[in-house]
Amino acid sequence: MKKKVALIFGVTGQDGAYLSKLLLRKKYKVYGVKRRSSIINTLRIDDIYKDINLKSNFVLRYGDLTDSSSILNLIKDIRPSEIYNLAAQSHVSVSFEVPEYSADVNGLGTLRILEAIKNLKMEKKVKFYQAGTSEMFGRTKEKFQSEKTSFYPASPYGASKSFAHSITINYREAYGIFACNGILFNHESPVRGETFVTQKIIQALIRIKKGEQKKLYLGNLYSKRDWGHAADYVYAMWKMLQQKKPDDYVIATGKNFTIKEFVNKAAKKIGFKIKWSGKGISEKGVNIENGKVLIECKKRYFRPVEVDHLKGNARKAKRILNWSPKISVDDLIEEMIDHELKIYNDKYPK
Ligand code: NAP
Ligand code: G4F
Repeated sequence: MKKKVALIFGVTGQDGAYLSKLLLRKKYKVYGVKRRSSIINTLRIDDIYKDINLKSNFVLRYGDLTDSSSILNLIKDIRPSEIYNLAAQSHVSVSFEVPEYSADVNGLGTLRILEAIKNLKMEKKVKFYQAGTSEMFGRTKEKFQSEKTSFYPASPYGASKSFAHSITINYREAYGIFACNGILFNHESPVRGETFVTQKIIQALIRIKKGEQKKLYLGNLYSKRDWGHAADYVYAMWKMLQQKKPDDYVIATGKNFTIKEFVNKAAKKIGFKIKWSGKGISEKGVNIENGKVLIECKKRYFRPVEVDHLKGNARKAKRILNWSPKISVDDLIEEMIDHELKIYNDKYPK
């Protein structure tokens, strides 16, 4: 059988790292697209080179979603059987600071890949995955969000991803491209970026426990997120491209928690007992053992408008892809904490 060849835009990100390893284990040849950066940006995938069975099928190439020529040349040269578009300016809060750039990368970047597939006449030769997000539901009032829920994006990030979602459907219907949208709810892992709230909470609480940091500053403690594990979610991406027909799928756990509940869960596992007091920006979390303030709120971590409530209904993925999440939020937190403690202990051996 012909070897499957995957091209991953966004290979250096959290999902790019998990997906590369999944596809390499499935014996794909994997080409990953990285951006030129002034400091090494391949930390999440460097371990691939330590595994003799994986590294021979893994190739990194330079490219950028803002550069049509690089996208076209890569697809023309590699002629992949599957393309995964995971590249994005993926931080919601930052998208308010760099709205035009976020729209360019996340929205037009997706269009550029689809145009390259069309112009190279590869419509029937390549399958395409687009990394959509629950942020497209934004300020929806629906209790559970499914593929049928209307989009109401609440950030330049959410709006740019909504465009990418629509244009993916448009190219599927207009040109017959096998193109799928994953509508993925928040998913985390030990290699989650440090400025997303889960990783920020875990890293800060461990540093505080070790006496390296005094306080953790957060924004809105009451938004609710449906958190899964990246390993489960990249498996769903792959499953979407193995179906007979292209379609769009919500990927979620169906459970959600507030940021405050996440803090409490992580704090308990790290060994803190927290007492909360105050309201709004004045709310504080105090370490019961010594009376010291552990957590405070800061205005700059609040967003101009918030997505209050995300909870996904992934029944379609269960029915058609036979997909369901395997890792609970508690196991996820435990894994993130263990990973962080290992880094700390390796840095400061006893
Ligand atoms: P991430 O860790 O932020 O990774 C984003 C990737 O995109 C990185 O490899 C980054 O490169 C790359 N990138 C950024 N701008 C680029 C550009 N102009 N050209 C080419 N590459 C560029 O994100 P993630 O958590 O893995 O998420 C993967 C995708 O799923 C993203 O599209 C995200 O929006 C979407 N998504 C994520 C979640 C989630 O909860 N994680 C949920 C739903 C959807 P550098 O490493 O050089 O920065
Ligand atoms: O961890 P977050 O930054 O993730 P957010 O905004 O939900 O976006 C992530 O998930 C999306 C899927 O729904 C992805 F599409 C997107 O790419 C990204 O991966 O924030 C989660 C919540 C927000 O309500 C935010 O206001 O945590 C709240 N929060 C409170 N304090 C904070 C903080 N978020 C961050 N990043 N930093 C804080 O200090």
